[in-house]
Amino acid sequence: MKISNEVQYALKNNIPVVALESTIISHGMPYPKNVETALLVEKTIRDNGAIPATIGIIDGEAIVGMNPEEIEEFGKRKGIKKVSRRDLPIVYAKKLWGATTVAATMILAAQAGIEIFVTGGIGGAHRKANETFDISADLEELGKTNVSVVSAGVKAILDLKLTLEILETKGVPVLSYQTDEFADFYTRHSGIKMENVVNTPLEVAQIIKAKRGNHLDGGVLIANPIPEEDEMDPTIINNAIEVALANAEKDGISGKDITPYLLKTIVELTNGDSLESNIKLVLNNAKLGAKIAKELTRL
Ligand code: PSU
Ligand code: MN
Repeated sequence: MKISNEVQYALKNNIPVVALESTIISHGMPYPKNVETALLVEKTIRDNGAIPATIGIIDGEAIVGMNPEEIEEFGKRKGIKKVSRRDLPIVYAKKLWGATTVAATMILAAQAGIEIFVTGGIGGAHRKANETFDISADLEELGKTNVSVVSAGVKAILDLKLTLEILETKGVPVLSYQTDEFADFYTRHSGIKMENVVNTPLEVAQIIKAKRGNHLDGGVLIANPIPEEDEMDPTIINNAIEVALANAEKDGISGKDITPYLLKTIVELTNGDSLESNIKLVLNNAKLGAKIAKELTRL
């Protein structure tokens, strides 16, 4: 893999580094907002004292720490594959471009030696997963790979309770940041009460360190709710989700295409409001992720 000089230097010198994914750029948001957001997320991480490492695959080579031109290319190039764990060997062998999901980004971050990763919202169990078996590989990865993920809870398009059950089974600690209610991406209120509330980046870092130090492989999920001022109206977003889910069924969308399809449809149905919320919550996660990474380097 190719690790940028800046990221290599930071890792060698105990300077905090935060990993970032590229599926959110290539398949999660429309151009040019996707690129603007990715660059702003990097800036936010820098402003909060850490070095960003955006991760993806170019011509079969894993890149840890993309430059702005590469980020721009991931934002606008057509036909970049969405790459999860199962897709990695194919993209490597065929020398393709790959936008890495949470699962694949965790793998590459771990290989590079990065412990903290910021995204918008991890994948999880889709609604009706009991029939479709559509459960994101992100959950499996959190169960075994030593990278912790800051996420605005779980995307509301999913089955949140089922997702939390699976995370429990996989042994993934879920820490709810400064609230006892699980965040559901576009709003702060899923109605699901959480057992483990954390209030500071230091607390999170201490738990990550305790996990690592006691040989408990796998990541920690930090559920960081969207700021109040950026939340969506619950009625509007829930209606949009219902319509998007119905459209997906009508259009026969399934498998890896479902998450990008739903996100895109919801943006259209809310006239772009859901995209604005999505951007705000990622930036909010970037701030927290950088602070956690900073605390970790001090422990
Ligand atoms: N968070 C966002 N937008 C996204 C994603 C996360 O705000 O597009 C992506 C992540 O890459 C995550 C993926 O891993 O959605 C989940 O896809 P799936 O459900 O197919 O596992
Ligand atoms: Mn899936």
